[in-house]
Amino acid sequence: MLRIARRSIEVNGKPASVLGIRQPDGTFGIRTQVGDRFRVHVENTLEEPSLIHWHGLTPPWQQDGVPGVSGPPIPPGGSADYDFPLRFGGTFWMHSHQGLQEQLLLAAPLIIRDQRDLPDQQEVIVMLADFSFTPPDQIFAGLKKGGGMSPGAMTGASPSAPASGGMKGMTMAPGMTMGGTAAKPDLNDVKYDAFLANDRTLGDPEVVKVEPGGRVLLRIINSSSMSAFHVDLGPLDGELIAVDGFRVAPVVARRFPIAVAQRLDIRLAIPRAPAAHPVLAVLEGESRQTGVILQAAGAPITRIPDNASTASPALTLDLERRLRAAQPLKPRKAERVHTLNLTGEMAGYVWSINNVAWNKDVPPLPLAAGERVELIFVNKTPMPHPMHLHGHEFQVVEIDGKRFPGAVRDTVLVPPGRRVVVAFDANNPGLWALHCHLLYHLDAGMFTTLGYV
Ligand SMILES: [Cu+2]
Repeated sequence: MLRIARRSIEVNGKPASVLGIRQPDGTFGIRTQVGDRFRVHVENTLEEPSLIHWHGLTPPWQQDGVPGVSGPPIPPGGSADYDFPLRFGGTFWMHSHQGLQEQLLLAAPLIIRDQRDLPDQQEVIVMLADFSFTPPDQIFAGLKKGGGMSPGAMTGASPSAPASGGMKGMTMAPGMTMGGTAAKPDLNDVKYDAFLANDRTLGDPEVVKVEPGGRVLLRIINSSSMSAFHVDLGPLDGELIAVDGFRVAPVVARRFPIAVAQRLDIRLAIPRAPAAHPVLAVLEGESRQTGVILQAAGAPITRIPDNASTASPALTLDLERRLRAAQPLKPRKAERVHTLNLTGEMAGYVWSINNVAWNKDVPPLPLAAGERVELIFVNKTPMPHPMHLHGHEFQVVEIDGKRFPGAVRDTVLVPPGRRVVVAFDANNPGLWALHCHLLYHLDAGMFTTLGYV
């Protein structure tokens, strides 16, 4: 049983009224086992409709939790039931797909254990979020008025631009030219009051006791509405073993990028000496940061500043290009290819796909059961877009014209000017959402559907 309810947290010493989804015992979200059924009863105790999407899972389409696509929202005081098999384990999450509720932290972990969960390994969930004391509808209104956007944003394609092929094979570096205007990647157009890790800032961080010499599995979930981060492990080497729940050939590093809605599973070996090990997340393009502290053997905790010593760069595809799925799709020629130009217009904060902002009259992109499908994302705007497909896991198979057997995942970042191709098997008939996971881009129209014919 899960209950959608209002709750209070404290941010920067001030009370904040937000939303949450909890079990009756207070546990946020769900931890379950692969092979079990996902059998959940959701109650909406809010005074407004709500609906929860099981991000990364592959339910029957009517249980996917997207209002207006998979079904109606749960009315105030109402409930809904879910029951489907869990096909795979990993780090997933759940969040409202209703209106702008996600910005009010209506999100929670959804962990499905499997054989990767070693018995001697401590699991630490780090859920990242961006927070504002400004109500989300006011944030959105400000973006539409242009108040929150940096100058030079949105020089994207005009409605008359060619629908596809125009940017084929091109590679653009930061500082590229788009639409005749030199444009740097345009990042962070909402100015947040705080960045949270498990609902807390670095002024009052979560401190997790860990065993000196022990092993930790970090399950990092970026539940932010608009913010991407660089996870910073300080001097510790992390072993990235899965992205978006799906195993990859391990990559060892101290910093890992995480776009909105993505997850990283990182194994850490905790040193034997008593020490505190901050696990930080630095906002892309800026120095603001959040995080949790792993405390070994009662080591003293020092205050970590809210700003890193240097500004971080924008996220790139450097890691994405290196990732290799542990279980790639079987090589196969695509029977169906859809090109999705990611487009937008400066005036009025309109975001679109193939120059069409989502509305109820947009026909679903067709596909048929049994097909291998490829989606070609071409970002014609100066902002990065983390693109998420519902109901299917996909494999990243091409970046800027170069084929490779990349990670299997459910959300892929498409930076400005870049072309990213993903492939998946059409194995879950229904009507499915496909959208940018930046909340205000999604709400402004960078959303479409795929429909089985
Ligand atoms: Cu977007």
